[in-house]
Amino acid sequence: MTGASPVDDHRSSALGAPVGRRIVLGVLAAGAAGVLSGDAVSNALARVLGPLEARDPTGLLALFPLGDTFRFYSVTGSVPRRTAATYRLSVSGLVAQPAVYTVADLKALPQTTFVRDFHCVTGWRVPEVHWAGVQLSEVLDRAQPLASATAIRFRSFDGTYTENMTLEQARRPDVIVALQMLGKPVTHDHGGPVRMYAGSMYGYKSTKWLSGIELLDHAEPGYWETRGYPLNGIIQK
Ligand SMILES: Nc1nc2c(c(=O)[nH]1)N[C@H]1C(S)=C(S)[C@@H](COP(=O)(O)O)O[C@H]1N2
Ligand SMILES: [Mo]
Repeated sequence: MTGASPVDDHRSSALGAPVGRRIVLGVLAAGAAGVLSGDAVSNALARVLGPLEARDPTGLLALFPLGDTFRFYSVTGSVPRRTAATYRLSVSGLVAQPAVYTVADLKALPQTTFVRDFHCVTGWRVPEVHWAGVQLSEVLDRAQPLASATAIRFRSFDGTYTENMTLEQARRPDVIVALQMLGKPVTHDHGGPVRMYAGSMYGYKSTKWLSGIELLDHAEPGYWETRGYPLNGIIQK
């Protein structure tokens, strides 16, 4: 890859060194020009956009060692706690049957479990994570999307994070409303009591502290997409 000077000092990135605007624009321009493809894209994104994620107001990122381990990400300084008793998930927008689910409601739906690697676009990865929850397609079938619905916006009860998927991507069998992660109920720090998990997509598609699923007739770029991440988060292998 050429055309952009990579930021490769991950240590200073993790400590919050700012990313040069010039470099971000350079890589985005290179991507837009089709110079990059496949792994080159994710490597470039990892180098340039990684430091953006590292602007984590909690500062927790710098405390975690590199390796096969999760980092806890939040774009907000603190997130209200919701318990299984107080949690609600709304399904709204272009659907015939809007609904509000409790944790008990979600547990009463058919459960899916699988083991998948977790990939953050910045380069870290956790192998063989155990997941359990309800396939999003199951929830969508109940909501009965209108013919005009083409996309989904996910909302978080952190009040800030949003994400998107096409309706078609959302129906992939490995896209779940996750109740369990790492073999136990999703912890608060990992986005519990309920988060998204999209097995074939980069981590930023897996909205933590999930509060809303809205059906739209157009793609609405999410939090990271308005800051340079690709709208389509599917991992190209
Ligand atoms: N609400 C919310 N969801 C989020 C994020 C976030 O900052 N806030 N970060 C995303 C990114 S970039 C990744 S890699 C994963 C990280 O999940 P973890 O914090 O459980 O490791 O959550 C995704 N979902
Ligand atoms: Mo990420």
